[in-house]
Amino acid sequence: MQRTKSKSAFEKAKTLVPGGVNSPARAFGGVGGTPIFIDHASGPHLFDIDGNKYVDFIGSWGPMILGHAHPKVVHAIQNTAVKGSSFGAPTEMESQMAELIISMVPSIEMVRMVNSGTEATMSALRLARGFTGRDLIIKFAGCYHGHVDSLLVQAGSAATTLGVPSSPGVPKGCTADTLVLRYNDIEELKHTFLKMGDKIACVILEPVVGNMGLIPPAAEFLKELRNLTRQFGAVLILDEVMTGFRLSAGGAQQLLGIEPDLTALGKIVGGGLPVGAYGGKKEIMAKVMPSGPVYQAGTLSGNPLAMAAGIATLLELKQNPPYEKLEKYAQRLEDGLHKIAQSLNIPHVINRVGSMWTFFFTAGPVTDYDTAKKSDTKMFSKFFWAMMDRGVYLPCSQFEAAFNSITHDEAIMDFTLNAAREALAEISS
Ligand code: HOZ
Repeated sequence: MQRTKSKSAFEKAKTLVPGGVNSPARAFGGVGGTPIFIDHASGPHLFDIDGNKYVDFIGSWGPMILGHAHPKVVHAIQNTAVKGSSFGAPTEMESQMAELIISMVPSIEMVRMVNSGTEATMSALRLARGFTGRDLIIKFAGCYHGHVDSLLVQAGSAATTLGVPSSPGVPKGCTADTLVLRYNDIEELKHTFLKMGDKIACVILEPVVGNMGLIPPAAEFLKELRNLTRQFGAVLILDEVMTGFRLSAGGAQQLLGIEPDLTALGKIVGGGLPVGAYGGKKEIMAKVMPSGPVYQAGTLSGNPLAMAAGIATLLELKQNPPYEKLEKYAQRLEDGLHKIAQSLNIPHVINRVGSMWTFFFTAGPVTDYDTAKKSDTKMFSKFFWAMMDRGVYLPCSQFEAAFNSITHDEAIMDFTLNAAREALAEISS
């Protein structure tokens, strides 16, 4: 497969943009080689500037649950753009978006729009601290909540891929109040709350982790987490930037039956445009300025184009829930991959919840950051490129989740399985 145009576009970009990319996760640091540059996309497919076609399992890292360039989303953006793209003044679309979110996500009674998932988690943290009057926060190793200073400790996603456990430029003081615990470890959680529960402002986590590869929570872990945060008056923040509107219409919280105090949203809520949101109990949200004292603001927050794309996406998910179909085809893919890997004696674990999944090159099980890091990343890189050569674009790191869209139907899954059969045979021989 020729990728000469992408290669030279990358060489040029590197002279203009740090590392040639506007976000490290897309630089192929975890698999070597150079990224492909995209020309356009449609449904489940990406087309690069060399004219190659790929089945896309990144979906812009989550937002594209309806597939690329869904007609309803495209029309919504076009119809809105002609009326002006930003006013710095309120619109009725912002209330329409808030109503939709509140109607879909069980725990959200009030919501504030922001411009990215990072902004959403950052603002939720500040609010939790302002609300409780406490400073300590708990996060879990391998969970990634965007590039918020105080959360960039043992973060997953590109921070793992590139072997950067933290980042220069984050002052020690910023992370001094961040406690990092092991995901799915109930005993450590209990011990920490018993020792310092009255100082803990909040716990933030991905209810189903996507940023160390896909890792589901143990049911008991979430239950205990909710009990302890209630008992000690700490705010429970679910980072549903990836899982929101994806694992069910009401996100992971609805699927798993856990009720957070605050939820951070992003990705799908913007339908492919840059959007985030945070919301939760009225009692807490009312503390946000201007109704309360906790400052948070944004020139482009609630931007009409982003609202249009997000509303069109959420309406489609609400009116035509695709979750059974997503499950059916994802199951088909999982079963097929498992059979192929087994027949080739390749040690592997496939973790999957709904339309999010990861194929780990380890005998497993993979339940936390340490067990995820046992994966054979060299094998993953070989697999990634063998799949690319067969027209399948997987997440470019062992420590990221793959995302299916509603356009990933039976034919697409079978195409992917045929590619995987050849790719896995090639790399294991
Ligand atoms: N959370 C996404 C990856 N895990 C974001 C992608 C990015 O960092 O560019």
